Amino acid sequence: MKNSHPTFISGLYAIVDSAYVGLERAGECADELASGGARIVQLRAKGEGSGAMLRAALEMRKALAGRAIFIVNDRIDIALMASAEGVHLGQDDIPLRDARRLLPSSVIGVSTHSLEEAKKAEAGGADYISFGPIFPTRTKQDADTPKGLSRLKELSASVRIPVVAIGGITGETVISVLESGASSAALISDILLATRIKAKAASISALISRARNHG
Ligand code: 3NM
Repeated sequence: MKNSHPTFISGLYAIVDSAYVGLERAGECADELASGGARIVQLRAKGEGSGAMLRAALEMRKALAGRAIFIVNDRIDIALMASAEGVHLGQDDIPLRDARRLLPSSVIGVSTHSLEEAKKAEAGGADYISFGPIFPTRTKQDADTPKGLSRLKELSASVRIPVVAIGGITGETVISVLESGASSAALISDILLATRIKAKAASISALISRARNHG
């Protein structure tokens, strides 16, 4: 599925990270996230076996069908085998140009940490970029120093493709990143460590819709 409309990547972008959720629970978790209103759901499984990751991706595909956009982190092969809508690439992953050859009509997102990386991803045909970490994060060990809201604002004003803010975002701060120009907010630990994942996703989704309707 490809949709270049700029509002296509918007709302809550929830990431199922195997550091917090066992891959055998990924499908169930994706179901809760979509029921809680997540618009985009990503599978992120650093260092996991390919077979287990593929099984998790297939379960997530089933759980999300028609409800949320399914993105696989880094693994183009698994995105293809699980019929995901797209893939998300880090700066050290397969280059965008090569990924695009394999996924001509899929959504491709690229992680960026500077205006230069963002401009390069946009010029290279990325469908969206992520920018972060906005705040200190407990999830990504090798994360850059936090960028803060003013750099997010500057970057969002400088590219035309949707910007997904990431890194240390919580229910308390989600509105601030959208007010700083992000189309979407990506969250990992604040949602996955909640006792009730669906309710947590629903409360964040409600905050986002309320902000949209009043903004
Ligand atoms: N990428 P949490 S920060 C996966 O800066 C990831 O590109 C980042 O997790 C970047 O919501 C990050 O728990 C971790 O802080 C986000």
